[in-house]
Amino acid sequence: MLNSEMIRSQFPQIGHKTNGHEIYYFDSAATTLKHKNVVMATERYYQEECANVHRGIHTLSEISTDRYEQTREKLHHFINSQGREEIIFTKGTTESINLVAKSWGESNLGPGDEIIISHMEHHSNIVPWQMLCEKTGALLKIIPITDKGDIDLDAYTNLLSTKTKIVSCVWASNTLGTINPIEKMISMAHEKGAVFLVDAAQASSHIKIDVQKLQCDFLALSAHKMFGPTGVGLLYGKKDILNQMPPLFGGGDMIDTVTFEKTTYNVLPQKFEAGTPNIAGVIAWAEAIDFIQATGVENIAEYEAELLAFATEELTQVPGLRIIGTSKNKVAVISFVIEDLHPHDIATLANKYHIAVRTGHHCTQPIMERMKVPATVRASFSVYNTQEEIIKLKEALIKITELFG
Ligand code: C6P
Repeated sequence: MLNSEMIRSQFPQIGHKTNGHEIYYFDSAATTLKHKNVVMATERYYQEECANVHRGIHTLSEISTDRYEQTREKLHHFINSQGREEIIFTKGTTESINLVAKSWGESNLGPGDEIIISHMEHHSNIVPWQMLCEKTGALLKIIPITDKGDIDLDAYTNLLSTKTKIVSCVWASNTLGTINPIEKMISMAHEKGAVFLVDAAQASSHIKIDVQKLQCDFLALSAHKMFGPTGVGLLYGKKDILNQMPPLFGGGDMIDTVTFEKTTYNVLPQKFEAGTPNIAGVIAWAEAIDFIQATGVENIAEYEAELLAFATEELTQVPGLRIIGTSKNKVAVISFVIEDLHPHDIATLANKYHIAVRTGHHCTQPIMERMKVPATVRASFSVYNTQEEIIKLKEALIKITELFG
């Protein structure tokens, strides 16, 4: 069992008063709160150890470079990649997916080739593939989802063929909460000779990631959804595939030699890391990984599963409330609508009760169209939330329904 008070004390924003009020934070799927050591490491870099990485032999540059590369080493173990060179730092999940679509996609796809994604993808796992289709003449195929919000595996089987070149699918949906049977989906794609990209943005702090067990070819995630800083993420790729891909950005750090006649490129991972990166972000990310590992992903998942069960039970007592996304296998995300109330009104009023929930389409417009709702309110929970907070959410929602008669 997790010691909730001990966990909460490690997140400085909890207990902090904004405009004189403590805020109940249920928007962790958008971004998690930051661990105190993440904040301290960011401050330490800017206050005491600021220097560029991979460029100087002076002490400060050596310290920054060491710390920067330590995060890569930690991520290599965190996701169990075969080597540290398979860990590419990016700005986040969005950039990682775009990198694959452009670099791998443009050199491997042509007219008539097929890309498969699911109906529950975040826009960042839809639009890059549409752009790639426009450029190459490839076709985008969509795996349907059920009314509960599960992948239709039979339809997926039928969509897969030798024309399929890549499948890109979310592991845990940010809107429905559904955890997809990703390992099975990967092996099905491999049987047809397709490569597989996992969008692990919402999985990273809830589900143990082992890329060698999954056998995925690419995996993308963002530090800010796992208690770390914004503006930094990773792309994992199998070394052989990454080695064959052309760099996406040209500039400093990604080169071996430059002359006006010819430039040769650096080895992995630097080949994909042109320019000065988010050094503070990468360094501070290590602290978030340490927190997750010290707490144990399994313990976090167990605690959140209890929160999800409790919240599902409590929120369904709110008159007229309907949950969108009722898969048996979910991360702690509850999207809902309330009869006769617009989601924006609910979230605006909830804000008056100092409750932070997200409203809108959550960058998943096709899910809204599939579930026949204009938008949803989304409450997402993390390891620092408590059952007492969930009761506050329920009470606020009941008051809101009463206000509207
Ligand atoms: N979802 C949410 O409120 P970035 O913005 O690059 O860090 O992550 C993009 C992304 C990709 N896939 C999934 C499944 C996601 O949930 C997100 C980000 C946030 O749901 C912001 S829209």
